[in-house]
Amino acid sequence: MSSKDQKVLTSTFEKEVYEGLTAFPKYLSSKFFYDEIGDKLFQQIMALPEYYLTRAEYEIFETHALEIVNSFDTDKNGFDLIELGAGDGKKTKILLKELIGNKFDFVYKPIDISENAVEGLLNNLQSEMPKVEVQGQIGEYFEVLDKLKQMSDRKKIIMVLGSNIGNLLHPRAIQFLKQLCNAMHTEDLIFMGFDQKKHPQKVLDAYNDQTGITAAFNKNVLARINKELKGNFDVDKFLHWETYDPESGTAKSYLVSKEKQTVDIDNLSLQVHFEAWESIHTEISQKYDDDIVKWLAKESGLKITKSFSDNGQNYKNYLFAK
Ligand code: AVI
Repeated sequence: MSSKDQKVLTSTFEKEVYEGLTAFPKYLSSKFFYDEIGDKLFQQIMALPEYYLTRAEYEIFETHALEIVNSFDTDKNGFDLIELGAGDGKKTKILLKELIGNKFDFVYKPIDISENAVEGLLNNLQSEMPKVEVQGQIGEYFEVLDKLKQMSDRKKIIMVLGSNIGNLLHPRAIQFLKQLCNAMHTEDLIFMGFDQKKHPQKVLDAYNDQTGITAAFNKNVLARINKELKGNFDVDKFLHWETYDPESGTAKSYLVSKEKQTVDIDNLSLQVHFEAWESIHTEISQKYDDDIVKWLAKESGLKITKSFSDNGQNYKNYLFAK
């Protein structure tokens, strides 16, 4: 690859795309999947028959709603239910309904970097569940968590659902958990979803569905580079490829160049050369078992106090204390 002339790269997207596509081997972060189109494709993924994760977590909430909200172990002063990366709140609504039905005193605080996501959720909850007090927060997780720590003395339950932590390699997951731990007072809790190790074929199918929606989701990062950075990727010249290592529990997504080709990205003044069958690594989706989660907790200064599983043992939600 060669850069035609030096250019100042300002946005995170520009900098990271440049870094990833000039590295060997090439990579792009999965956080860049999520523009307007990527958000929609992810909604479709969650409804796919192969993508068991969302249904498994939904089943856990439906089956154990009362036990889950009781395990939040809240006192008379009430608590803040903080959700990082709230999405459309479909699963959370089951817990909100249970909390309201049992007259818990709480404020629901969804946090997301997308203003659209938070506003959509606020409007939806206002009409569907008017009894829930909601205070949406827009911003980066840790900025907002720090603010919340300083602002309120109430107990905090911090939720991270959807096995979102699985998109981080273990060292970064530990960093993330440590930062959450730092934002917690002693009585606060984390309630987090972890997809479990299972039959390797089931994992591969979940990330390589028959209709090709996951492939389109993966390729969307190239479409985004075309749109936002004036690139000329021909997405049809790349193959969506999934691997799963049952030993480490790591599923990996790649985009593989079907032929030798050169791509221009004008806004980065960059030409990217691909050999035939060269790959771009785009995502990891880590799978866990109790021992891995225990190890992550220990490394982060946390301990597991409870866990909830679906019937098929596909997925678990763990409760962590400091
Ligand atoms: C958001 N994240 C937990 C999803 C996952 O399972 O890794 C994203 C995803 N990628 C492909 N399908 C779904």
